[in-house]
Amino acid sequence: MQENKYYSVRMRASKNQSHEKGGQHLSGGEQLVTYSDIKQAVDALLAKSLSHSRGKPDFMQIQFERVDGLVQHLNPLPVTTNTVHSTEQGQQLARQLLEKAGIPPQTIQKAYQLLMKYSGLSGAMLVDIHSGKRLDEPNQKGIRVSRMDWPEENFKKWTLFSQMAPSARVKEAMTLAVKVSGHPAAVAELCWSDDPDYVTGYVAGKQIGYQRITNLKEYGDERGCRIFFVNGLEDITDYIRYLKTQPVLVQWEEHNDI
Ligand code: WAQ
Ligand code: MG
Repeated sequence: MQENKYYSVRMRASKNQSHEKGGQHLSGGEQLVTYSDIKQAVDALLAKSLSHSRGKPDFMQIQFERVDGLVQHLNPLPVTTNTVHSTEQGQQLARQLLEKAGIPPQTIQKAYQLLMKYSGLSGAMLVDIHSGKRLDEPNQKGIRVSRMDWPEENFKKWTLFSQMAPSARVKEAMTLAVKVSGHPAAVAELCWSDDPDYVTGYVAGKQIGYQRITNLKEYGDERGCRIFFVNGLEDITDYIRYLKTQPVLVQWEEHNDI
């Protein structure tokens, strides 16, 4: 049955040549769709990269491939929006939430140092909660999570229920956070966009849910952040394999949320 097969559709765009040739990452995107939705996915990713606030790409790649293996269906994380009135207040809250999620303060401190050292990544850094060390390849661009999506209709229902605006950005961010937190090695995630015009970010984790924070950086700043805090005692190779290859679809059911 054709419609039960899923295709991973991915896009990456950069300027001053490709990522491999040292170009600057501008945007990326990943979808997981059935055959009949491939065209729509490619069109959406193309539109995303051509009208991106980080600039015009001079390199772009869009590809799709069939994905084998069972799709894992996961619930969205409970969402909370924390309104803050300055970046400082937002950053302070982010640190508090990370501590609440079980990250020792020294590790949080070290993670922020790593962030200064490795900027301009196109993926996420994996940081061990015990040592505060970076566990993915330090000279690479970070781990890029793919093969996940949230079917539009189900997402729309969730936005109505949760009183959230139905934005593609929220959908993508929640989808990623759900997949990232859905493995035993995951403890928490810290994220804000590298798009200069988007200052809301989040801290997410299995216990604390998806905690949006309305200001985590100054408007105009192009430095983004994505850190996955992991329990280094778990199998990290398996976690990275899961992030890159396990197909995951978010699926909200009203009765789970009441
Ligand atoms: N896998 C790993 N890292 C990624 C991925 C991915 N698929 N996509 C993005 N990143 C990393 C990469 O380093 C980017 O520079 C950084 O995250 C930011 O990505 O609730 O828009 O897509 O209002 O710019 C969060 C709040 C928005 C949403 C995050 O991130 C809300 C956002 P962006
Ligand atoms: Mg971005």
